[in-house]
Amino acid sequence: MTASLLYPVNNGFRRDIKLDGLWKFKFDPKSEGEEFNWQDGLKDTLDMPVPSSFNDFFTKKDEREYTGDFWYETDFFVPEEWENRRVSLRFDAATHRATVYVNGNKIISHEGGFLPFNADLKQAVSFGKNNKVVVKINNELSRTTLPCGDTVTLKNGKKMVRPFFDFYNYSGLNRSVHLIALPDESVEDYSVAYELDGEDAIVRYNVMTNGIHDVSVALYDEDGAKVAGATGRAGGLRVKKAHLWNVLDAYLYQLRIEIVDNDKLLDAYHEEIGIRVVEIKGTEILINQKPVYLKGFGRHEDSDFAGRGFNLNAEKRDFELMKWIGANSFRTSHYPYDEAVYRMADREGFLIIDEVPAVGFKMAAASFLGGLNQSFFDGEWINDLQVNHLAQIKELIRRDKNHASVIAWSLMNEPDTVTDSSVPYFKAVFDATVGLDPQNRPRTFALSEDDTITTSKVLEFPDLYLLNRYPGWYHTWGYEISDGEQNLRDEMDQWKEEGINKPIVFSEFGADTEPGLHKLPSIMWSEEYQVECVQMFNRVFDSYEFIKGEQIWNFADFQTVEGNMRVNGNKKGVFTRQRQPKALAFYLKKRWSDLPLDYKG
Ligand code: BDP
Repeated sequence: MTASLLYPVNNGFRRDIKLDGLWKFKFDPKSEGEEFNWQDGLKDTLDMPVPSSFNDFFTKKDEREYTGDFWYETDFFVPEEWENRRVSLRFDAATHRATVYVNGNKIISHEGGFLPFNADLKQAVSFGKNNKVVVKINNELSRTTLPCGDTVTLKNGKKMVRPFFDFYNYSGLNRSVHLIALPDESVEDYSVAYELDGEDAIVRYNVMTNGIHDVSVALYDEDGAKVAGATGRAGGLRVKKAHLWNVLDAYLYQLRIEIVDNDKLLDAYHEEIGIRVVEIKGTEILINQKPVYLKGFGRHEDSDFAGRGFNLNAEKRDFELMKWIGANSFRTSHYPYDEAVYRMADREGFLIIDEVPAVGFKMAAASFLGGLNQSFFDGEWINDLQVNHLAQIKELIRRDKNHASVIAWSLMNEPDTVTDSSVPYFKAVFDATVGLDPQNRPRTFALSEDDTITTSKVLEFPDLYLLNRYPGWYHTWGYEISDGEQNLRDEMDQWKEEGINKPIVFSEFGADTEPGLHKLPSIMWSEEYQVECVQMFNRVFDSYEFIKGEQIWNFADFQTVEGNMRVNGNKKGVFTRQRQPKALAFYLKKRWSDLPLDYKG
């Protein structure tokens, strides 16, 4: 049995020791590591910080761009008193796939670079001694991986990725590694779902353990007072006059789950939960039965030096900036973020559209290879891709289902939706994910500019529409932007005429902007143009009742692949990569602070 993936904690029953720090590191360009027994221990290594992406530390391009296998190693001590515990290593993210060896023994392989997995150590570990973990990671992309891309070999023999997306393919142990000890009988997982009943709330809970003993659950308020309790693995807790979790006004109860053997406690897991309900009704997004208008961003996990390595300091700054500017939401474009992000959002009252790394499902994204007349979903890769896609949706929902901040699941970004073959793929994905979420949150995906009410064949599937639109930038740009506005209005008029009965959230719009570039009258790339472009979108948003949110692309400038459309990265940030404001930030702060939460409600 794989050990529990619950967020690791320390308490009287559980131990969580982070193995972050400098690990040994080594590239394996010939994929010969196993043949030469690297799993037993690495020689001639470099030091590499964990968590981090390895790429940007290096001064040589071959190393930054390295594609293929690479290895990490560290030692860890396992106390003798853990002999009867369930001991495991939890990798919060190894990008994009990993095989873990402990003391030379292969323990587990995991596919997908943005979700956690656990290596159960029971058989492999020595107690009261130092142990060695060696991890082989690979960062290649293919049409069956999430995200999608190709890996090519250059004439000089070096491998290179061609992502079907623009964010840099930052790789490595991007998040923390934990050494975990759980009691022999322990809580494996739990879920909560909510119903409102007048002033009261019912918390429906479900607890999974690996044993037979009784489970008791209790709920405590923020003052530490017990407000409800029950026994049994599943049931309901009535919370009288419940204090609901609200947008930017979070309230968290503590759920205490315990396993009891008569008078003896075997395990305890405490977690903060926010009581709130999410619904889509017609064109309304309702939180606690009240309409909300989303203001915020598509973001990336991306910062200087460590790339996509989780950076708590950058994250803290991002939350302060999001509060300052008057945002209330973001999409975890284009992959699940570190779990700390969701916990911060739970505490601050931010709303999250949680996305799987399903990016690049479109021939246009791979257009340099030709095949534009083919549907991405006709490719011979599609069955394998779907297996991976479904597995990652399941892992995402399993990981994030209890976060109050998560209000919707985004199952793809800008897939092909205009060809007939997209329909069975969407049907299969939406059918297979029905009922996975105990809270039944809305499921959606982001529609590219090709996908409109007239062209898209899969509009029946999402519960709300996310639109990525770029008039003013990728077409009808510069002086032509007035045509861009008119075309966008024409498109919105079409949705209206068709009697749209689901909300639209603009999940991407914006303009690349070089910070410090000023020009009057404006010119593309100037700070003035970025403001004008966003003002144009805002005029359109304000004209249609069914547009229920604006999440600008992007929160901050971020690193991309090299290309003739990018000057050291994507510069659509409202903030620079160093998290300082462009002129647009002050405009948005004014607009978002003035817009009520229930705007258009
Ligand atoms: C959209 C993608 C996003 C890109 C953006 C852009 O969803 O990942 O960064 O375009 O080009 O199509 O700025």
